[in-house]
Amino acid sequence: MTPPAAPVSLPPLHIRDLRLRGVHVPLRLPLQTSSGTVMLAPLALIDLLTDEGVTGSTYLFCYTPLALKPVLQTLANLLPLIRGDAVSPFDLDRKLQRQFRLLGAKGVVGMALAGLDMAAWDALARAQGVPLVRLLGGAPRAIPAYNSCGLGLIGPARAAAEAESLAAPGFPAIKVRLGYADARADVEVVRAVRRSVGDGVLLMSDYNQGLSVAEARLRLHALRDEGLHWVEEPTLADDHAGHAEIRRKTALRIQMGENWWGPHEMSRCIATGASDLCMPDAMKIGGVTGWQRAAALADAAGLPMSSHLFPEVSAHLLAVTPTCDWLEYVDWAEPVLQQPLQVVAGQATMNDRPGSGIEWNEEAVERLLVN
Ligand code: SMN
Ligand code: MG
Repeated sequence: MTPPAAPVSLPPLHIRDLRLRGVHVPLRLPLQTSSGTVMLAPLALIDLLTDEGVTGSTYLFCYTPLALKPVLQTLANLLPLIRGDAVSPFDLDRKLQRQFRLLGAKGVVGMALAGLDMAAWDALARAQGVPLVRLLGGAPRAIPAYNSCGLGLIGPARAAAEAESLAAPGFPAIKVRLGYADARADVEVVRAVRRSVGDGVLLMSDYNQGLSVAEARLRLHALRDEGLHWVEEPTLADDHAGHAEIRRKTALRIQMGENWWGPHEMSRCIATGASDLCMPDAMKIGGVTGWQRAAALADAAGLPMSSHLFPEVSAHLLAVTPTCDWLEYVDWAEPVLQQPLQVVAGQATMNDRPGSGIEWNEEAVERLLVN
């Protein structure tokens, strides 16, 4: 009888260096929202190099080109604090949260910390030779995805045409941005989109914080019978009481979460009864470590949890989220990735490649490099 194979013990990884680059990725469909237009994706590319030769990679979406350099510089400034540390996301998070207690770990600092966390988890998964979802205790599986690549504030005719092209690859759901100057245009656009995609496609909507509480009550009343699956951030994201008031007066589902800076803010928001659903952003919520805590909060509160941007890592995270709902699919990082996330008939699928699915297309990175 052959003896059982000896268990493989992998050496712990240690942080050696960070390779930091900034790219401007043009958007196929620029996105006009009620709170500004995204013309291109300013991405901070992070490679976390270890003494043991394993590299962990991730990217941060910086929203505006103005934030790209500060994010990269903050990451560079962090390196001396963590060089030589074990690649242990829990301990790194504790150390860096403490380090930034006085300043506060939100904004540019929060983004940098989340980037380190995601790169660290990617390195751990690669060192084990498993996809991130397996390291987190799950298995690759299909996650329902909605197509969020376009449908900005472009008026009924263009929105109807764009909606058709977004649903065409077999997506069961798409998202339309609302908050036109004239309230009647919101209803007109929703009807035009519905006519174009038919009743079989779910329609999410997003006000991007554009309304006052009073205006939101009026507009949601006018939209009550239009079959919207959810209404995202009708008013300012940090106005939890305002969202709770809007929610009390509408039968439509209120959706929040993309602007929660960490699980503590999420917890405070849930406590006010502001939202029916939740959709943390992998970066703002604090990377893989923050997401896991957020998933526990959503589970305890019984809130269906979707993702915001970052579809590559979010697919792995949603696969181990007890109240997993929808993956937001955007193609913004695809040009710089070797193997973009596969979405087939509206289902995002992870494969068994080690890590979180982030490997750079170096030729494209070179071409789009700005920092
Ligand atoms: C959104 C997010 C990021 C940039 C522009 C628009 C939008 C969404 O709120 O939820 O997709
Ligand atoms: Mg949104």
